Amino acid sequence: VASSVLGFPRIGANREIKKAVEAYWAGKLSADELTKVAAEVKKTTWTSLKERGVDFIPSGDFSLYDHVLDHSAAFNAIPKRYLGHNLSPLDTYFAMGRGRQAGGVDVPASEMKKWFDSNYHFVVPEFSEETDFKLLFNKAVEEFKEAQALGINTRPVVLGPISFLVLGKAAKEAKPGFQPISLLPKLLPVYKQLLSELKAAGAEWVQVDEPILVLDSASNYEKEYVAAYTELAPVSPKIVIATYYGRLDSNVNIVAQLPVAGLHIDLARAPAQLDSVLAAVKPTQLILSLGLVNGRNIWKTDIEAAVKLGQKAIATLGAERVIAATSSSLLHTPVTLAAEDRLTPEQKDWFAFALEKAEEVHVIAAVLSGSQDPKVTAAYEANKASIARRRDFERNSDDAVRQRVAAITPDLLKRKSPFAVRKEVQKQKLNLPKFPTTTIGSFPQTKEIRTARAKLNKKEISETEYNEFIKKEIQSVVAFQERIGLDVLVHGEPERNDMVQYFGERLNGFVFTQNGWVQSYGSRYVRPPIIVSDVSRPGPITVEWSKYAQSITNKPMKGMLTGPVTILNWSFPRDDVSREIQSKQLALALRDEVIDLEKAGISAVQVDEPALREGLPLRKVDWPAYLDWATSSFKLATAGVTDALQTHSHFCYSDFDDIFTSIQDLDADVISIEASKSDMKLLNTFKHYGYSNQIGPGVYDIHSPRVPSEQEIKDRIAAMLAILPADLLVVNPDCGLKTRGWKETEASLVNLVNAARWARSLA
Ligand code: THG
Ligand code: ZN
Repeated sequence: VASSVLGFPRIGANREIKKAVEAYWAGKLSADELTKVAAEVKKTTWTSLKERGVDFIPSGDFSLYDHVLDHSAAFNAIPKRYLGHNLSPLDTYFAMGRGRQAGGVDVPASEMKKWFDSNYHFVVPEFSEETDFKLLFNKAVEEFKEAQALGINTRPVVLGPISFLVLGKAAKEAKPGFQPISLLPKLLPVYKQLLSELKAAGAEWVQVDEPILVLDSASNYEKEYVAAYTELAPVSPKIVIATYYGRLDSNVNIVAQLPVAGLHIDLARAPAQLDSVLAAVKPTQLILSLGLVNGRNIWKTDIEAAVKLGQKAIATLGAERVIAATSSSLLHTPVTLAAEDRLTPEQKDWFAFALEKAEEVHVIAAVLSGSQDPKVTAAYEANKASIARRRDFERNSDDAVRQRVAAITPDLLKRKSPFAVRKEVQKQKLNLPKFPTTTIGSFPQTKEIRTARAKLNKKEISETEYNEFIKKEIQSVVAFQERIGLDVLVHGEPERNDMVQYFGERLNGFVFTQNGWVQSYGSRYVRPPIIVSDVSRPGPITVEWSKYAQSITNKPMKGMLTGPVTILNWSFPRDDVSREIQSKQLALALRDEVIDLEKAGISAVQVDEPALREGLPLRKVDWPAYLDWATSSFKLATAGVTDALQTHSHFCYSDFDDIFTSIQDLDADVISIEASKSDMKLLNTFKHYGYSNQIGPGVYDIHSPRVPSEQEIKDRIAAMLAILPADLLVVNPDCGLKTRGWKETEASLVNLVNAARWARSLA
């Protein structure tokens, strides 16, 4: 039984790629030097995978920004707006990823979307009738040869043609009704060229990723799958079709009829699919790659359990038709545990990051092959002991928290009175004008703020000095908001780094890595906290800061919390209890915080759920169960207060069609949403469904430094008023201002306040 890794983090063990790419953007590193850094990172990856005994080592999965963007660029799927600026191919590539505003060129970035249900963002390919596919460069061959020159034989990774087209979108200039999949006949010759060049270069296998096969929609493309792979297989190295993040269900029957050599399935996410997949592939010649080591989480694999699944596959197919693999690319995990020296030995023993996972894959494959190697036996025994210790720890986690979750009753999810009643009570209490203005919570995280936090972490300043600094920041943010005339104020969140990290650090049940970076998009990485035990709140988290901020103003000060579903989604969750239980534990902790904020005299509290939608299961049949516990968690967190407390929530997307009724069901008094980029679509959704509570569709896009004019904002408010009742409309930007500079923030908010005043004057 061979072992396989589907893909590896490409950021470098010490974020070498982030540093090099950002230095290149800043003009401090040449393209050649950047290529050298990239070559070093690739070399380290290949050699470490080889040292760990991995048989199928990936190449071509490396990226300086995003692997889907690499693919679009290689295939000449480059939107016109990026051409004709006299940019090098590398700069054209980066312009597509992040936009470019320099030297007379002014092009916005391409759209980014969440990659399946993960926190990784890919750059959405754009297609039209004009798209002229050709192979500008063959990244798969180049990297295959690069590894070959180092004496390492790899299995190149290529995004498959059907997934490439289906994950893309119709460009603005495409004719109405244009479907990217219609380009398949034009695309296949280029894939043929790519794959035959790979074969000529000596690649025996190629991993062709078709992750859309885990979606319901893939069943619409059976004809295209057959056509594509019938054409590609004869000229290609042996193809293994890789699926991940979910289960194939009936889509396995599409793959079973293709003239390819192998299929990879995700058994970490969907272990139950093994039986049906075995039944479907048994009569074929397909080799089955078993995704046994979880690519989406950081827990040590239970090797004994993995071996059992492997043996089942062997019993049906024979050992020569089985591969032991990671469930997906390891892109979503940090590079190595080796550098973590602040985790206790007990904690470290629970985890496996990418390099440790590579080792696990090797051990599983060796055990399945009947290896008598003492090193393998020792590793297997050590794994069993680790897993047993972890299970012991889990059994002894916090019983009080578990009982509290078990005791949740439906009345805990309901506000005391319906919105219509609350609205009147809040009107009295908050005394707000019509079209009240507010912001989403964060204000610019200036260099001074980041420096102060860094100094605190290095103990160069004391906690007292740091707190004094933060107080001053809050004073100036509050004074600014009063000066320009905003109605519901915020404290600006200067004390927070990443919001999930901030809350995780103040709750029981989390641990943190020092260097556990995972790519979120481009050169932006996050360090997800790890939930290791039952979650509870040792004490108030934000109350002191909110209280302080309220004490220096007569206007209402909004408390600011991150919601349970988002904290869960942006952390590594536990493996031993369901996401539902973890979400509810988080919700109870936040519920206490919301109640404490009200007790401290705060009259509005915002609980953000920017990740609610991204957590939506990939299969529609699984939606109702998720939406039920996700909305229950939010309500659990927010419903413990009196009618007078105004609850707010914020969502970082405008794609509401799928989950509109769930958003309404949250019963937040006020929601704010991202709307500025797609306002007509969003407003139509609201028109279609009707919405009963207060709502603030963002009146301008904060993701760019551009200052919106007063007139633009007035126009937007007018467009909204045509659809939403005037007494429900709140005026706010479309997201937090953390990543913006002060100059544009000030100018934009002044225009926003003036536009709201104008709206009031109409009535
Ligand atoms: N927090 C977490 N996940 C997220 C977001 C978040 N996922 C979606 C979205 N927001 C992603 N956006 C960003 C934006 C900025 C950064 C990362 C993700 C970022 N990262 C710093 C960097 O790469 O230099 C490091 C941040 C740090 O020091 O902690 O700027 O807000 N969890
Ligand atoms: Zn947002």
